[in-house]
Amino acid sequence: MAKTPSFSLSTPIFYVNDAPHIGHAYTEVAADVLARWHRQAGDDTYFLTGTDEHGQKILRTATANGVAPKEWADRLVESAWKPLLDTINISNDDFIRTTDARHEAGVAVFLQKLYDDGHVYAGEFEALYCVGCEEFKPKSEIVDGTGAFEGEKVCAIHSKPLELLQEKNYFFKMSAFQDRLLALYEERPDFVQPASARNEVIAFVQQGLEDLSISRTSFDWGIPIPWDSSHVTYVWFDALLNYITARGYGANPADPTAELQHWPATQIVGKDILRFHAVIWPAMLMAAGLEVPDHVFAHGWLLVGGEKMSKSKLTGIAPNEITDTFGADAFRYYFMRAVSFGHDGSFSWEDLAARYQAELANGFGNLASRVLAMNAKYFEGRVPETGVDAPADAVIRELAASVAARADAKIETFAIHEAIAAIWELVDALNGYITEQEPWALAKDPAQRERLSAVLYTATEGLRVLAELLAPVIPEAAAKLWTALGAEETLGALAAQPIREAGTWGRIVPGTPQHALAVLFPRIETEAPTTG
Ligand code: ME8
Repeated sequence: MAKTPSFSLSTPIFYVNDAPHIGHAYTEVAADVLARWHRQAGDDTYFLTGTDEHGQKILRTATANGVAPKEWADRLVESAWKPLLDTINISNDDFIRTTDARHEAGVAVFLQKLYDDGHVYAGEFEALYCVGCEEFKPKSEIVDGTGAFEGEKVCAIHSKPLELLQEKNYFFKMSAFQDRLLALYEERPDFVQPASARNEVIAFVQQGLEDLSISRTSFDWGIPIPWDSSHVTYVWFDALLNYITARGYGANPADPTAELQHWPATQIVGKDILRFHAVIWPAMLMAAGLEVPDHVFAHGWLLVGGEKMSKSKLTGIAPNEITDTFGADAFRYYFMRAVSFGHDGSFSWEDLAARYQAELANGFGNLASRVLAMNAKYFEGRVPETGVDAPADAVIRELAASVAARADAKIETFAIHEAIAAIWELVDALNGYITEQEPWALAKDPAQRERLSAVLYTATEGLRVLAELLAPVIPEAAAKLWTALGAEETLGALAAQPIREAGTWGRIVPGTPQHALAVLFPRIETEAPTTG
């Protein structure tokens, strides 16, 4: 028997120095749509997310708030990061915190292995560090400060002064992996995506790789280096390992990979942290003799007022500011549809409100309520019989098969926005079909009863296809529609429908009783704030 295809996925783990904003939620939603799609396709799916809790950035925030770093992290995880997953309806299978015992133990096992195998050495180090990035900055990202920071060297990303760090550190011999990394990018052109990210990574590695400082002695909020407890592990080295410690690496120290599952995985990250994931991380894995990720996909930035949205620049928008008014489904739909995945995209309240009204409320929601209302009125609330066919019906059937196949192909290549655009062709076509077929006119003529039946069967079956294809994107609305269609009783749970067969026509069963459908996307009465 053929092995069940598998799909393992990770988001970055987010810093707990502050609460999440819509940039973090964007990454989570994209990963969630991919995970739900694959799960519904029957693939053996595993989806991991979590929080990054060590390092100077968290330590300083906690200290500024007068609490111990672990207490700060606990507070933020419980009050903000885990609740985010409910706010936007994320279906993760696990949530890792870098303060989990399983993670700390796995990191120690990994470090010891690299040390024992000769990939780590002690050295003196002096360089400019950005606490915002938690990174020693390469020359290309160091600029002269202006204003209050005139005369100082600042980080090109955070515009804040860099700190000169001088200490004895342990180093990972990353430079030794330069050629193997370049060979990897060459042999697997889809390892780093999209193409712009791949080109950037290749150019960076071609310039020459330096060894990486992987320990700190100036503070102690981190995982101790197993052979020298006067050092803690560099926060990025610690954080990247979450992808395997959550999956069981190091659970058995005598045989670190004995319990490793769902690895390798696909990694969705923002382009700001591409280099960590496409250069440092695979080099670490190569050193430990482990497989590199399946893919590293770097998405773009959400821009607000033309700038990368950030809390520090006061452009951060909390996800619930949107979901409180528009709901989780609309949040998910909007960001997945309006932003090309892999490119930057601008957020505006006006655009969100316009798409909500035109696409979700008028386009999809209205279609569903009209069809169900006509079935109630003309067919006693049951799925109509297939009736007498006409050429216009075949057009819809063929389109359903075509959009289902195209959407699946687009998801395979991470083109989430194009997958949704393809599905929406069916929404638009069904609306057009109903307008042209005028079922309300057919209903007036008893001789047209069979034709009326065919038109409403086609529309109802079209909705069945849409509920299945849209379940990964707008799970709540799709589930309500599924129930209202009466599909649950004959076809089973929506989540159990094989999404790759969604376009196979004729699955909804004539005669099945349907149920009342609450308005899927109600008119929004409140005035949304305008984007400044
Ligand atoms: O970098 N647009 O965590 P972080 C789109 N802990 N995505 C955005 C965004 C924006 N404006 N702002 C943030 C870290 N993101 C490390 C990661 S992984 C081993 C460690 C998203 O809390 C995007 O995914 O700073 C980005 O890469 C991530 O949040 C950075 O989150």
